[in-house]
Amino acid sequence: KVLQLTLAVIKPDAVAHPLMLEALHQRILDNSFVIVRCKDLVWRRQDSERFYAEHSGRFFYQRLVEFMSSGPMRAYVLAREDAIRHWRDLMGPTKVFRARHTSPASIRAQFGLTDTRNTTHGSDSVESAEREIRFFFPEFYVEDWMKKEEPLFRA
Ligand code: DAT
Ligand code: MG
Repeated sequence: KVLQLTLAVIKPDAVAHPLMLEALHQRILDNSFVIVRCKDLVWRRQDSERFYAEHSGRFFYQRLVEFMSSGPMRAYVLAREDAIRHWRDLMGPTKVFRARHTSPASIRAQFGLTDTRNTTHGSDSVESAEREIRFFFPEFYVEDWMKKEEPLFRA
């Protein structure tokens, strides 16, 4: 099976609650992801604007940008087979109300507060995973990792 990398983020609403942060971290480990990198960070407003540029103009954009730069978050590079889809499935739908109805066991159903304060982020394609990993971990080189570190997981 081919290992895939994805970017996962625990957003400020969830990091603010130590038990929620712990539960989400545990959820990652319980679902066969390997934590390749992990860091805590705080965004400036312009980081938020840049990361979510595709949503500029949407009615929730200001709210989103403010929220994402409101306090510490935790970012992960996660590896497993089909990591992008598995992490998206685990998070559940963007909108909390829908998540509670269609995927009651998902992270957003269980921990999400509103459609904006929805606890986690996950890349949605191979292209966005590459871009987003670079955005959060500019010092992380996928090719180096594939050569030097990925073989260690197979050993
Ligand atoms: P996702 O985070 O599931 O990839 P997205 O890329 O469509 O969803 O939107 C990015 C974030 O913007 C989302 O996590 C929360 C916020 N958002 C999206 N749609 C929203 C809405 N209808 N109302 C409020 N916030 C929203
Ligand atoms: Mg998205």
